[in-house]
Amino acid sequence: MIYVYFIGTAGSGKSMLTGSFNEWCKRNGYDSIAVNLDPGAKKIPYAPEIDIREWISLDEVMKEYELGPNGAQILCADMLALNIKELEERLGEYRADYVLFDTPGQLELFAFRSAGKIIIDQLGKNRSLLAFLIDPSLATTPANFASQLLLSATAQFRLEAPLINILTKIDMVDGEMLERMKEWGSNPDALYEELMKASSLYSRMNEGILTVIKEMEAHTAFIPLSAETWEGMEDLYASIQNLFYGGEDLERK
Ligand SMILES: Nc1nc2c(ncn2[C@@H]2O[C@H](COP(=O)(O)OP(=O)(O)O)[C@@H](O)[C@H]2O)c(=O)[nH]1
Ligand SMILES: [Mg+2]
Repeated sequence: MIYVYFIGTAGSGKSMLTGSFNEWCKRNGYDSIAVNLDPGAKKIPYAPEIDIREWISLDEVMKEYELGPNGAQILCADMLALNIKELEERLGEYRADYVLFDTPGQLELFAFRSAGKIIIDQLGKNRSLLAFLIDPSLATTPANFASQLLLSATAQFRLEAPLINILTKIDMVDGEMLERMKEWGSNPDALYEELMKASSLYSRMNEGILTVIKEMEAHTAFIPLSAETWEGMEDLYASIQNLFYGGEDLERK
């Protein structure tokens, strides 16, 4: 089993990509399942095989602990790890080759509180991959783009698992902008140059940022894709294969 955790800021497209990549895998004959780890999800744009809401309900937590929606979201996220046994049992029933995890809306609920790390460690870090989703609307300038990469690096630093960066919703980005984003994502030196042009005031900071970005090797696995048109889905699959099997297809093993 390979575990892929889709993480990213609220609205970056985690739920939609979990659903569409699951569908893409099935259509291509790969054995995958989708797991919803967002107890606070009201509506999910796909039918997950396993759903944390079987065990944790935001509405019940709000009632029981007399909390508003924000407080209840945090408590629910902290409660995620309490159901690991049940989760493992259900995963064992499927024994799927690819388990795709949709994580809670707000990045910090999964990446920076304790439960996310506990789940990843417990299920097996050596079989896990973090897929960090970059919302193009938050990455339109070199500084914004670099900030997303830093957020991604922070999540990887915190969760200590291999990571790939995914630029989502490329069907919504105009051609010229998309080309620039692809360049920033795959060539850190080009990003650095543009950062320096835009704000040489912070040149030492820019250098530090570039070092972090290069160190995390963000550019080696940067995948632009659309969950709407499915452009880039093969690249995502290839990049997962590459990470775990050095490019050799699991099906042929
Ligand atoms: N056009 C387009 N819209 C997308 C894509 N991915 C997500 N969205 C939309 O972006 C919004 C947020 O997506 P969602 O998956 O709920 O984000 P999450 O909060 O990270 O789970 C929804 O309205 C989606 O329909 C995409 O690839 N293309
Ligand atoms: Mg979601």
